[in-house]
Amino acid sequence: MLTKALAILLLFGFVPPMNFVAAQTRKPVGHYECPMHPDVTSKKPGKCPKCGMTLRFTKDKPKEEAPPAETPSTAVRIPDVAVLDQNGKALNFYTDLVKGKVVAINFVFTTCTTICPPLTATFRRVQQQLAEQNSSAQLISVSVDPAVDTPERLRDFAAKFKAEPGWAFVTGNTSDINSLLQQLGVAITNKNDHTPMILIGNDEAGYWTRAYGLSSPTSLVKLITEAANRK
Ligand SMILES: [Cu+2]
Repeated sequence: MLTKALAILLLFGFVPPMNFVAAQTRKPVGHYECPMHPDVTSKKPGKCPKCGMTLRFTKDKPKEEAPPAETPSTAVRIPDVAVLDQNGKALNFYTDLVKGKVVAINFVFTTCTTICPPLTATFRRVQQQLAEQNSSAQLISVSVDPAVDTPERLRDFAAKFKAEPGWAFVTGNTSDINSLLQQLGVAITNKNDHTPMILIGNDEAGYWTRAYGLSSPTSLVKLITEAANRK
């Protein structure tokens, strides 16, 4: 009797309950996260309350890899990789397209049949509204499929959406574009899985923000104007 009681005590009394629970639930640990708003997380699948996008399953990072909390969310380092625009002109991404400017950047590929056409149509209307306000903000569409999207293809794509000057469509060699995408926080493992994220920034002010690319053109223009007014 005493031995049995001792065994029970040992099992339930002396074994820390947390370990017991952890051993019972050894399955992949993760959470659901909005691709647009990493601060929106949930234990269950669902939609982001901010932008309506379907939350994506993300594996939890081991605790020791938690990023330092001090990094400001607006810090974006824009790499100066070599790119080609839709006219085949060789440019350096940061120096020629971003430095000293207010820009909105989206990420597209010309053979996309899902979100890129509406994303690009939205950018077209953003460009029209910016022109009406005499804004000097520039638009950039970065191809997430640089192997297929030649400058010629981008030129046709730009023409189809009636892009005006001040809107650059860029491609380049795959490794340069991939490192650009990675540093802009839009690393894409499968091009068909890309997020409709837009980066809006004021380089001089060092101000960057993200927006949902399928928001109304008016609300995007508002964010661009806000960025432009940053000092
Ligand atoms: Cu697309």
